Amino acid sequence: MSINTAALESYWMPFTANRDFKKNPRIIVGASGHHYQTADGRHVYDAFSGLWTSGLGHCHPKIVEAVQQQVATLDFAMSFQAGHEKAFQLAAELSDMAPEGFNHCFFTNSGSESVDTALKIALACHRARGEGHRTRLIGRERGYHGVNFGGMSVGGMSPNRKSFGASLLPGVDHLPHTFSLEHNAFSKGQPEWGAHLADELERLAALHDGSNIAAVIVEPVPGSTGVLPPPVGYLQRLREICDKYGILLIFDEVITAFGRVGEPFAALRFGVTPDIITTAKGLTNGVIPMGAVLVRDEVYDSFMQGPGQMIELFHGYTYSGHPVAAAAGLATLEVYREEGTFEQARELESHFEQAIHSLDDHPKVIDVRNFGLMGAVEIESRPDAPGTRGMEIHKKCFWEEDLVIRNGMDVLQFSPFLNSRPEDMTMTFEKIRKALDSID
Ligand code: PXG
Ligand code: PLP
Repeated sequence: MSINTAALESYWMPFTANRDFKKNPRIIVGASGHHYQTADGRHVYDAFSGLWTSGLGHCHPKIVEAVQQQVATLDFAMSFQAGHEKAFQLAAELSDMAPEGFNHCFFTNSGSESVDTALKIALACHRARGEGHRTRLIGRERGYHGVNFGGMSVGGMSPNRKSFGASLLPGVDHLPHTFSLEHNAFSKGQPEWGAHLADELERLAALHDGSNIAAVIVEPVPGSTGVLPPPVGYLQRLREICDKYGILLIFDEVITAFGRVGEPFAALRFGVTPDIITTAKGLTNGVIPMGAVLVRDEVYDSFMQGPGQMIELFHGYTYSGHPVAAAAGLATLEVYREEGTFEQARELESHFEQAIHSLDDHPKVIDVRNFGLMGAVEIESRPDAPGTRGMEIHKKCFWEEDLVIRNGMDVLQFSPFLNSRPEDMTMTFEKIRKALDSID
């Protein structure tokens, strides 16, 4: 099957330079394991595991089978005032994996929906507790929390906000990001400098009075902005300040959950327990869209008051807990357990760190950052054309090196499979070096 010009035009692609893409489209027709198959018949190595989604590799037979069986058995079930077994089972399994005290789970269809759900739960939770004055939300510069109005408002990536300025949620503040070339360039893992930046939350609490702040939302390791590992002690400090003022702490773990940092959740890796955790992506290995919001018992219990026949939270999606997605989720969690995926990911970290930092000496590279199996290589921008080097490398890798990577402007991003072969990690960065050498 080939895509004709009209069809190319019809599809308005997400986060894509549509006109540039459609001149020479990069079309994927199949996937298996660690490779995509392209329309021109090549097998290209996927160094981004989908879009941070597919840590187990593509078309894992167990997940494929579970989805096939489910779709032929129960294709859809009414999700409001009715339920089906697999959604309950998946919620229970997620609670078992989560930090202590997270025994409740709300299903969504994406990371963006998980974030907006979490923000709404935070606001409604305070109201249910008689603290309806807690309305302010705090995000962070360079944060990415999806593209819906709530997530966009607490997010801190300016291109995603620029066109929507006047319509962003009111009452939102942002903590400073923790990126600093001056202090942290070429750090391996968590940088030493920057924990004090969490104290900005004290400043905001002083300004607004802490009793008016509903929630702080951060990615434990910001991903989309180009992987910014948290400075040592930073997340602990945020937790302390939130506790001091009764502010709910939300960890957006859409990328970091399910093994990306060698544990089921980054909260466990860092030993910092938030009140709400958002997930998506790795929950189903990217196979069927699904997200989940996990909440601590105290949050859930705040809602379970009043007349028992009343709906406690006026929120939900047609497809919350969709049976096919739930089946994919259950199969994915089973594979993680059976194959020891999170332990394997943890063991691969040192090889990944070594492989990505092999680029530290490259003259075009100004920073290399890594944590868990998340990595970024920041290249110096052309003074007159920021972003062009990154995009050229992306295209060169795709067409000439049989390698799929992701770039956000001039930051190359890497999300290796949780079950990568070490030699493929080495190969990835050898190819990146070659691509870097070949551009001006
Ligand atoms: N929160 C975080 C922390 C994310 O990383 C979302 C929310 C939104 O999820 P959905 O499923 O609505 O896209 C994300 C998504 C990239 C990249 O290249 C990152 C994401 C999505 C696509 C590309 O880094 N993150
Ligand atoms: N718009 C309309 C007109 C609807 O009827 C619905 C759901 O019933 C939605 C939006 C929300 O869709 P979803 O539940 O899939 O998010």
